[in-house]
Amino acid sequence: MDNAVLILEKTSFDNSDLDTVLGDATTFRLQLKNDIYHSYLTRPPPDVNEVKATLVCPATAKHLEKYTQQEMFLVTETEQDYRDITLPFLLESQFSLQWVYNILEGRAEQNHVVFDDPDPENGFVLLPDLKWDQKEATQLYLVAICRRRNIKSLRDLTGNHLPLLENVFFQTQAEVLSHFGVPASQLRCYLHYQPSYYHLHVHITHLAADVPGSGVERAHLLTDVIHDLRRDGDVCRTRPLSFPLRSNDELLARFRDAGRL
Ligand code: G7M
Repeated sequence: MDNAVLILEKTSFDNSDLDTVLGDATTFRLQLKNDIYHSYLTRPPPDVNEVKATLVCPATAKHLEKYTQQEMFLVTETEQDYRDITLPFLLESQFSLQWVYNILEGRAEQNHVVFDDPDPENGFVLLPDLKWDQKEATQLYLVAICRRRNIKSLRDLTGNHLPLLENVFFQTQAEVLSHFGVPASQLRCYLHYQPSYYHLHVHITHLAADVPGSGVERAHLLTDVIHDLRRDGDVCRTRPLSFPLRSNDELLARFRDAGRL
């Protein structure tokens, strides 16, 4: 029998549904009343009370590990740690990039693509992230997947990649404004380090959305990366980078074995 990961999330309310959410079909059960403060458990009708379900099936052992709740540890990786520990590890063990290639080659999610720049060097595909239910612009979550296949992560970026990064940054801002009406000043555009998938991609979320993985221990604002690379084209390759790892992550074990934790 196959293993599977199932993620259940309550979706956000659509303001236009509020009349139904608070309508006659909704039951209210009083939980607490104290002076002017009341708390209820409510049961709105199912069509305004959906649960988003994300299924990974068949799930690999690495997927089960990724989605199991565990204690986290912060690791600081030097240039040498990357060369000696992280790079060899990720070359032998990383998630398949098949879903990325399916998007880039037009085999999956094509009806959701927001923008496609076909340039093989600096082009990218912009589309909704798997995590976004695509209902509310204030919860906007897009991912820009670069067409170039030889950039694994933020660690590989150099000054030579500035045209690519600037293209993603500025075109994404323009496309998000025209498709969703969200201005650049309300966007959080960032890269993960470590990412889950070692093919360069940029996360684009609404500033109002409280999304997992946008904390300082993992997210690097694209604008900051661009400014840093303009000053020093080797900064991403040479500077220490910190990131959190789960207690049963094999990479954490490798840092421990190397006496780096
Ligand atoms: O952590 P990392 O930077 O690698 O983030 C990868 C992002 O890709 C996450 O935000 C995922 O939700 C998103 N993602 C993962 N998969 C497997 C898919 C997919 O099949 N389609 C889309 N649109 N996004 C995905």
